[in-house]
Amino acid sequence: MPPNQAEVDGTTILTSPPLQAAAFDTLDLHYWRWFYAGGGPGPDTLRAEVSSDGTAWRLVEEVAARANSWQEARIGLEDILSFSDTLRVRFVASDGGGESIVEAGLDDLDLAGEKFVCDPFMPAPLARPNAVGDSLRASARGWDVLLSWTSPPRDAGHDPATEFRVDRSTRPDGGFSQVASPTSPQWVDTGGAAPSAPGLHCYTVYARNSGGLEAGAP
Ligand SMILES: [Ca+2]
Ligand SMILES: [Ca+2]
Repeated sequence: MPPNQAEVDGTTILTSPPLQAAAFDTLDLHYWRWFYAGGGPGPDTLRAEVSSDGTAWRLVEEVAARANSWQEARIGLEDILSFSDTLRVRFVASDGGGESIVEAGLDDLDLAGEKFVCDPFMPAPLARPNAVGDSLRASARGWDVLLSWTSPPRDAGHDPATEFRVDRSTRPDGGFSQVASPTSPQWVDTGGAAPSAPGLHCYTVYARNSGGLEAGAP
C-alpha cells in the first residue's frame, strides 16, 4: 500500500463523550501521542482541544513537528476552561496546504483532578471568664487616662479572657456605653483628662471570650 493511503487527508477528529467534571477544582489531561507529517506542504498539525459545552473549543496544545515516536503530554486544564458535566476532549489531525503524509495516534489518555473540600473550623466554645472585679485602676498621664486591670485567672469553671469590654459614662449609676475592646488588660482613653473633656469619668471593664462576657455583665 502506498504510504499516502490510509492516512489523514483534510481533517480527522476524534471526540470524547461528555465527561462529568463540574465537581473538580483541578484537572490534568494526560495522554501519549504519535504524530508524523511529511512529504508535502503544511500546515499539518495535531491539535488537542477541550470544551465545556461541546460547541466552543479551546486549544490545549498544537503539535506540528514530526516526532515519529510516542511522546507523553500532561497539561493542566483549570486555566484553560471552566469545568462542567459536559466537558469534552477532542483531537484534530489536519493535513492542510496540499497532500502530505499525516499520521496521528493517541494512547493511554486519562483525566485526573482534585476537589478541595473545606469545612469551616468551629473551635469548641470556651467557658466564660472570671470577672475583672475590682482590679481596675485609672491614672492620668498628661491629658490621657490610663486604665489597667488584672486579667482574670483560669480555674475549673472559667477559661481565660480573650478580650475586654471597656464602657464609659459621665456618672457612676448608669449611662455607660462601650468605648473599646482591647485584647490586653490595659487601655488609654486618649484625651480623657483633657480640659476639653471636663467632669466625671467613670469606667467599667468586663472580661470576654467565645463563651461570652463574665457573669453579671450587663
Ligand atoms: Ca494526506
Ligand atoms: Ca499537507
